[in-house]
Amino acid sequence: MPIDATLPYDDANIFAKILRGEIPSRNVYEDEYALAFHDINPQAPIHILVIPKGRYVSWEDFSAKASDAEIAGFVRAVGQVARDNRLVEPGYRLLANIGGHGHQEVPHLHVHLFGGRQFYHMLA
Ligand code: IU
Repeated sequence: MPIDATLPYDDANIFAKILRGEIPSRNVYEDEYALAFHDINPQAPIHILVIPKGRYVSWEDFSAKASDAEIAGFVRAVGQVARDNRLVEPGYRLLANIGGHGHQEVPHLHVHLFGGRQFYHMLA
């Protein structure tokens, strides 16, 4: 079920547990600001989630409350993950689902990186 992205951050969410090491994840990148891991239910040959380490539910939350260093660190991490996974030359899709209409299910901000196949111009 999609979440209400205006709710306060919930430390019991699954990505918070992954960040605390309480639940295993197949990590592909980690630094001070971000963690990236394979999506448990991949929708493409390459499907990686990149999350900021801070406690942010939505893009608004992140852009309003995160420090410049956190924002820069997260954005740079996404680029590094794309490069590390050879997504840049063939191309890839970068997506963030936010709130109810965006069908966000996990209330910790994340971006999806999809690659390894052709995508079509618009999403359903
Ligand atoms: P969404 O953007 O919040 O709608 O997507 C959440 C994603 O998190 C979705 O692609 C799930 O397959 C993925 N995911 C995961 O990788 N590991 C988990 O334990 C859970 C969800 I729950």
